[in-house]
Amino acid sequence: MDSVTQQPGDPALEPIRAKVLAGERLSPADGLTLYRTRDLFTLGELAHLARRRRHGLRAFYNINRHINYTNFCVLKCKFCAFGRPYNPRGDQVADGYTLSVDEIVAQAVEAAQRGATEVHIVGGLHPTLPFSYYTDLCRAIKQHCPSLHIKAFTAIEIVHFTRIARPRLSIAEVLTALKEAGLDSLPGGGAEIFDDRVHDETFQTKVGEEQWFDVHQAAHRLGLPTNATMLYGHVESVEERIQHMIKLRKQQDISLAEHPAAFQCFVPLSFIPDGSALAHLPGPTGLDDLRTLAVSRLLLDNFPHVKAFWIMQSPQLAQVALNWGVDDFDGTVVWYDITKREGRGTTRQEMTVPQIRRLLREAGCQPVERDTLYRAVLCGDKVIR
Ligand code: V47
Repeated sequence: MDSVTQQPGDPALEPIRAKVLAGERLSPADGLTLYRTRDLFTLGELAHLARRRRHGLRAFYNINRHINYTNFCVLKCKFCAFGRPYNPRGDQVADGYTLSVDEIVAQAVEAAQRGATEVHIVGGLHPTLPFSYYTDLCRAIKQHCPSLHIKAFTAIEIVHFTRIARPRLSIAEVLTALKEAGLDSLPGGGAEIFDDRVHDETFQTKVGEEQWFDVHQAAHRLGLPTNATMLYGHVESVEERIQHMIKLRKQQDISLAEHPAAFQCFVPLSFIPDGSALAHLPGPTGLDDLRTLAVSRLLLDNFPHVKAFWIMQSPQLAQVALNWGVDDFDGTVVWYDITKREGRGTTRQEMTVPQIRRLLREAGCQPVERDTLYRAVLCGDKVIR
């Protein structure tokens, strides 16, 4: 007999299996055991069980377009290869850009004409754009494409807007103004790792966890659903990842109990070192990606959805992850400037609907086009394969 067939299951997973079967909440120590086990099959089995309990074998995707309105940024996060410094005298780096409101609207209109239900808009922290730019762009998109869902601005951008608005505004006031202008929900970016050590080492100039949670809590109070991310595979430890998830789980308990909106989706983002100040790091392996997605499905029992963002995990890994706890694939994306694993280093990074549906079906799942609120989009006479 070869050693592979002799490999026993990990007995340390048995109490965790019992908890998962009973629908009991897992502890941080359970999370560590799941991360450390060599028994990847049982980890996958348990995560798939938790995923099937919520969603059966449905796998969600959407037709969307990501729009990155500027790459100028006042921050210097070490993991980021996207931001460009801004020189107020005008002699900018050659590849710095800022889209006008008209250019953003043109992209949104094109997306809507191609069947998109969502625009996902984020950018760097631009030092001179006024707050009115952001409200204007929401209003203009809604005017031209009233049915397009605007998912925009990370918590970091929202805190930036509180500082640039004149007169200065609170987080709740900024969110209210954006909501009135057409904002429908917030993406999960900017969370990175909720830990002071990791914050000081990699994104010290950025606001930390307290304000990230302030923004999301304020959004939930106002009835705006949000997502939450975790940027993993750089300088953080597995324990720090688990703490990150536990902090989100606590906030989600509060939001579900007390607020009209809550987190919809957890989005673990696989660190892509290329071009960043941490380019010497190797980045996560495929198994680390798979483990992280599976553990998050099991620990975050109060998050409806776990997303593998194919742009960062790769379409191949995201496909495999559909049997390791993941139920959401994100969407067609089209353009993406923040990281460039796909698209051979260009910003054009698109998957077509037939490509996505083929990957989901091949993973044994039933592809479901969703809108941003995870309602199934009725395909009508759209041609899909
Ligand atoms: O906040 C930056 C991350 C985030 C790198 O809510 C990097 O549905 C990997 O938040 N390698 C922005 N990641 C993207 C984001 C997102 C993406 C898709 C869906 C959703 C959602 C949210 O990208 C940033 C940062 O954490 N990031 N640089 C990098 N080198």
